[in-house]
Amino acid sequence: VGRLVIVSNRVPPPDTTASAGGLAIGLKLALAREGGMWFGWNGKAAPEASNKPTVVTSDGISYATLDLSRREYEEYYCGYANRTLWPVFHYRVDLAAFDDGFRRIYHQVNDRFARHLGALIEPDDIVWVHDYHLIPLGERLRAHGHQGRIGFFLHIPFPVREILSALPGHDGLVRKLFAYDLIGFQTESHHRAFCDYVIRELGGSVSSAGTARVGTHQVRTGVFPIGIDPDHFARLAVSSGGRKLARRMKDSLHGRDLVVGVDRLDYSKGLPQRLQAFELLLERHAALRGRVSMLQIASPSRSDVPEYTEIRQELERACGHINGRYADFDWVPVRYVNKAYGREALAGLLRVARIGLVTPLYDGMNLVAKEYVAAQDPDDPGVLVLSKFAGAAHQLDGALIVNPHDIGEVADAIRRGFEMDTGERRARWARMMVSLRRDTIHRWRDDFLGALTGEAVALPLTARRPARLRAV
Ligand code: GDG
Repeated sequence: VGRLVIVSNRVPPPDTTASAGGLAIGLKLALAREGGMWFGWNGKAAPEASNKPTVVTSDGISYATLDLSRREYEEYYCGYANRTLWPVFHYRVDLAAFDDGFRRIYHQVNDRFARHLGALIEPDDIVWVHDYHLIPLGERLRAHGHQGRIGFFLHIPFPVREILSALPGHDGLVRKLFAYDLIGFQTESHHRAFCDYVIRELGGSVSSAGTARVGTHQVRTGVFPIGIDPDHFARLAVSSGGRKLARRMKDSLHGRDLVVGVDRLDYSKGLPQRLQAFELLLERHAALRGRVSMLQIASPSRSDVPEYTEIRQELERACGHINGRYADFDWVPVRYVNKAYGREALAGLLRVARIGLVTPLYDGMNLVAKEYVAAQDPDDPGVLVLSKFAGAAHQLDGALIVNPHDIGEVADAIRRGFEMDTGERRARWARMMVSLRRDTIHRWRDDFLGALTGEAVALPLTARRPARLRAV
């Protein structure tokens, strides 16, 4: 077996540590063990696209990156990936831009990436492609002659066919997935939506072992929920950096309880509804006024996409409104922070909070929910309030599961979290830790790559662990 080659839209520089998100760290871990290559965009938009990847080797990993041209940045990255596919896959057809030019450039960039990648890899390399930016990449790589194993993992939801079929050219896009050997989804419901699409829209079939067939094409499919390294994250929370931030946070609270939210600033994360729920909590329970604070960290994201500028403005207004209504000279209900923190700091802050509020309207998995649980003090853990529309809700059954659109229900869950006794909090936390320690980021990698490189067809999805596809 050759090298592992990971392909993702963005490749972080080799020295990134402190500020990288869970996924970037996970992919790096995936390469760390045996080395390999990470291929993708370097995050820069240049006047002209680069016609040769830059390759830098560090700690046994080769980072092969390309510039995007300004036009590709605007039409492939900001355009088709983030103004068309992202909203549609998150059930926001109302926000989607359908533009033939965006679509053309998206396919061109995938072809260009495949051409450069094809020149760098060997036939026995194992190629693992990530996410919606690169759906056609496998098919393009085949067109450029690569015959080795190629797998694809979708980090975001696969929407039900009634939604996906609103996307012009949807069938052509989904058919390209059949060039892969294996497609992985975060949850069974995303997997089911894919199977349903194959059967009803493409007239294909799906075997009980998860092999989808359309005409002469076939692809294996399975469910691989992404995880974190919970023990490592717990150590970050009590590292010197974590403790320092936790101390500053506690000092600033003067004994008040903290509710925390940490999200990329994205309309899929349900931030306006979350703020409304917190406002309703204060409206209904006067005793909580002056007693609780909410910290919302919203790290800037995709700021060249107009819908993201709008959500940012909407949140600023909403926070101003709540603070204007309830703040006192010595207490502000909502602390809204529009910047990114290092991982230790983030872990320390999560540990201080009595309630972790993770209420996306749709989310493939949501790693913050898992990180919040991992960061807690086992003797005195906080309570996770989690949207039923996050993939993580399929695994974290010790959370208070809510409908993020029902702000009354979210407000009640926050209050219930405050009132929950230590015994129940510990029991719920312990249950969630069992699942986090079982389905780690390492297991995610091993299961996916095991299934991709395994010779035989996978076990039926109804096997002992239904949410998992295994190579036999
Ligand atoms: C996509 C899918 C799926 C956030 N703010 C800061 C910061 N973060 C880190 C978090 C977490 C990561 O970024 C965000 O991961 P999520 O899973 O919550 O969300 P997406 O970015 O939307 O990720 C999602 C994921 O892919 C993986 O498959 O779970 O459903 O949408 O690790 O901690 N990290 C630092 N400072 C911040 O301010 N250091």
